[in-house]
Amino acid sequence: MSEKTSASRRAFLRTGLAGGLAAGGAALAAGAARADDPLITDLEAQPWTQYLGDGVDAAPYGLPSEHEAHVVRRNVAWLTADPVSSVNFTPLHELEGIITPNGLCFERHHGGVAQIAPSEWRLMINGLVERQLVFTLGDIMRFPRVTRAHFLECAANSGMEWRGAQLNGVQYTHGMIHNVMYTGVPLRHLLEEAGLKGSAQWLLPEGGDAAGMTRSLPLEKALDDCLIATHMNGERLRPEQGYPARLVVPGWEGNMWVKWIRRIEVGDRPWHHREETSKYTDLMADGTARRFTWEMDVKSVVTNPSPQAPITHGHGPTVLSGIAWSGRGAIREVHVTTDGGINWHQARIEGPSLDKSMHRFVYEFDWDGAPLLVQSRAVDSAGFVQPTKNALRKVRGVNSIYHNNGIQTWAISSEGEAENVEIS
Ligand SMILES: Nc1nc2c(c(=O)[nH]1)N[C@H]1C(S)=C(S)[C@@H](COP(=O)(O)O)O[C@H]1N2
Ligand SMILES: [Mo]
Repeated sequence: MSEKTSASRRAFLRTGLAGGLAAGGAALAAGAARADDPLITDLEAQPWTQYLGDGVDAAPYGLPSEHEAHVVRRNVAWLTADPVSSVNFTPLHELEGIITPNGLCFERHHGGVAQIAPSEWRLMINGLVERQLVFTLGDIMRFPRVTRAHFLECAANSGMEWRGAQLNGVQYTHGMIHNVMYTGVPLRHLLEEAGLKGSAQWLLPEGGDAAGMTRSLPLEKALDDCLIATHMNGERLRPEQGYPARLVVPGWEGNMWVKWIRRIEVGDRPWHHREETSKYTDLMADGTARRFTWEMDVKSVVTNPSPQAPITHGHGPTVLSGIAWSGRGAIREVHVTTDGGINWHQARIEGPSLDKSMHRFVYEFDWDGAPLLVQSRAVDSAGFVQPTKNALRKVRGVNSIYHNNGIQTWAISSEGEAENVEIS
C-alpha cells in the first residue's frame, strides 16, 4: 500500500467516523458512504484484487474466515471443577437464522467426549422384548430414515439466573441450546424389529461414554417422535454430539438426548437413576421436588442487541433479532418491548416455523438514542405464554436450577452498550 493511499484511508476513517456519529445511524443505514471512499475507488490498495488467491483444495474441509475467529463456544471456568464434566455455550449473539452450525453447538459431557470408531459401535435393545437385538451402524442405515430440525436445550440453561441477573452475555445466560437438522431412524422402527412385550412401558437409553449416562424414557414418547440420529445438518454427527449415533427426544430436556448411545433396555417402570433424582429435578420452596419435568417450556431471548453485541451504529434504523422455541410445538407469536414492558410490539417470525425447532424473530425500529429496556415474550402453539422471572419464582421458589424460561431484560445505554438486568 502506498503512503498516499494509507494517509487518505486514515483521513477517510477519521471523517467517516465523525460524520457517522454526527449524522447518526440513519445516514449510514441509507447507504450514504462517500463516493471517494478509497475502499471503492482505489483497487490497488486492495491486495485481494491484485494477487491470485488460494486455489481449490487449500482447505479440503472448509473453515470460517480468519476474521470470525472470535465466534466460538466458550465456557465459564468457575462453573465446574473439571472440563470433562462440564459445559460450554453456543455464541447465540453471532448467529442468524435458525440452524446452529455444527462446530458451534454447545457441548455438555459428564465424562468427556467418547471417541468411537463406527465399525466398533453397537446398539443393543434388550429387556421386555420378543427378540434381544444388537445393531451395527450398517444395520441402522438400512431402516427408513427421516430428517427434522429440533432444538436441544439443557434443562439447566439460564439456571445461573434463578436468583437474579448474573452472567453478562446471551451466550452464557441462554447458550445451552442448539438447533440442528437431524437425520435419523425413528426409534419406533427398531423397537418394532425387537418386538415389544405387552408389559413394556419404559425405556432406559444408555450412553457408551465413560459416564454411561442413563435416563428413563416413557415408551409413548419413544414411539411418537424419538430418533436414533446419525447425521446433523447434513453431515455425520460430531464426536462432541455423540458420534456415531445419539438419541433425539424432540422438545424434551437435553439430558434425555443420550449421546454415543449403546443400549436401550425395555422395562415396565422408571429406573430412578442419578440424572432423574439428584439431578434434573426441581427443588421447590417446601422441600419437595418436581420430577420428570421433561418438556422444555416456551422461551425466547433477544440475541442482538445483547451484552456481547452492543449497538455500534448510533441512533436511527436498528434491527433487533432474537430466538424463540417451545417443547410443546411451534411458536405462534413473539412480542418485543424496548421500554421495559410499557409498550409491546409484534415481532416478525423470519424463516421456517417448525415443530419443536428454534424460531428467529426480528423487530425493526428507529432508535432515538435514548436508553432502552429490551425484552421478548413468546407464545407457543399450545397457548403457553413465556412468564416473567418474578411470576416463575412465585410458583417455583428460588431453589431451582432447571427450567428457567423467564423473560430476559437487557438494559441498553445511550451509547448502545447492553447489560443483563432484571426488572420483572
Ligand atoms: N452419553 C451421554 N449423553 C449425554 C450427556 C452425557 O454426558 N453423556 N449429557 C447430556 C446433557 S446433560 C445434555 S444437556 C445434552 C447435551 O448435548 P450436546 O453436547 O450435543 O449439546 O446431552 C445429554 N446426553
Ligand atoms: Mo443438560
